[in-house]
Amino acid sequence: MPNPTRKILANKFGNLKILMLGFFLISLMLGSNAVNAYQHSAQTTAPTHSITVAITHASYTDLDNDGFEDDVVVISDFYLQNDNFYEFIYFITLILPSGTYYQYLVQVWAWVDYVSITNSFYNHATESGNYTVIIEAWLLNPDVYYDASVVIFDPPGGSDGGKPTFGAT
Ligand SMILES: [Ca+2]
Ligand SMILES: [Ca+2]
Repeated sequence: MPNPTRKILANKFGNLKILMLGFFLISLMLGSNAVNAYQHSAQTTAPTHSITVAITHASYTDLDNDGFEDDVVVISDFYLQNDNFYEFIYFITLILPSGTYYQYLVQVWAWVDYVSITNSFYNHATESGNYTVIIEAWLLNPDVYYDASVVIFDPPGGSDGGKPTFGAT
C-alpha cells in the first residue's frame, strides 16, 4: 500500500532538487558573466598609449672645440606605444655639485615608436663633483602619460669655457 505522505515528500524533494539545480545554473551563469565583465573592464581601462624614457649615456667632453671639457652630453631614448603619431614634452635638468641647476624644455612630435635625442649642454660643467641629470617626460597626445629617468655622473675637475647654452638633436 502506497504511503501518501512519502509520495508527497518525494515530490517535494524532487521539486526542491530541480529548484536547486536551476538556482545553481543561474548562479553559474551570473558568475561567468561577472568574470567576463571584469575582464572586459580590465582590458578597456588598461593604458594603451605610454611613454618610457631612459638616459642611456651621460658624460662630459669638448663639444665646441674651445679647449675645455666643460660640455655635457646626455643621450635620452624614448619608447612610445600603439599609435602612428605622438606629441610629448620633456624637462631635462642638469644639477651641478653646488646645487645650481639648469632646466630646459624640449617639445617633440614623433611619427615613430622610438626616438633617440642627444642633449648638449655647452659650457655647463664648471664645477668638480657629482652631476645629476633628470628627465621628466609627458606624453600629451594621443594620451597623457608620464615617465622619468635619473643619472648621476662625475666629470673630473671643472673649467669655465663661456656662457651656458643647450641644444637637442
Ligand atoms: Ca668645450
Ligand atoms: Ca665649452
